[in-house]
Amino acid sequence: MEKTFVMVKPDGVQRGVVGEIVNRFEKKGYKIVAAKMMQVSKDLAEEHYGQHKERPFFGELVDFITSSPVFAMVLEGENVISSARVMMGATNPADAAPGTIRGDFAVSIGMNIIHGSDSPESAEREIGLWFDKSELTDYEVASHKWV
Ligand code: DAT
Ligand code: MG
Repeated sequence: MEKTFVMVKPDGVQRGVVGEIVNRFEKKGYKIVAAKMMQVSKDLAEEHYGQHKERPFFGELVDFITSSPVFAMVLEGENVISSARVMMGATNPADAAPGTIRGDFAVSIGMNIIHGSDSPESAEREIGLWFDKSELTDYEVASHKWV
């Protein structure tokens, strides 16, 4: 079954919407495989956002993501990589539809509240970067056959 890496960014933690965001994924029917609150190091931030190294906003992005703790998760389910991105909405909250997480909780691209892996390759890379194998649980959700 497909897995993805999702992270509530420092703005989401500071604004107290971690629970509401987790709730949306739980209600949708995804399994929470792993979750943790963590203070991100500069090294991890730079590695995670490596593809954006040459972009003008890279420094601000790294400063932002290391400015306060994040809430990191691994979610599992059918098509979870692309569906979680749909639930998040457009990168720029100004373009994100109401009903999406960014559309409902965020205003500016610099603080767009949530991250989600954008492809199977990124999901595998990011899960490995943020979580040790021993942190990933393996269990059956009783309601899964109804999802
Ligand atoms: P996403 O987070 O939707 O995958 P991305 O990978 O293109 O978007 O960019 C990573 C993050 O970088 C994004 O969540 C917010 C920030 N960012 C992207 N484009 C930006 C821009 N033009 N100005 C400022 N920050 C930007
Ligand atoms: Mg991205």
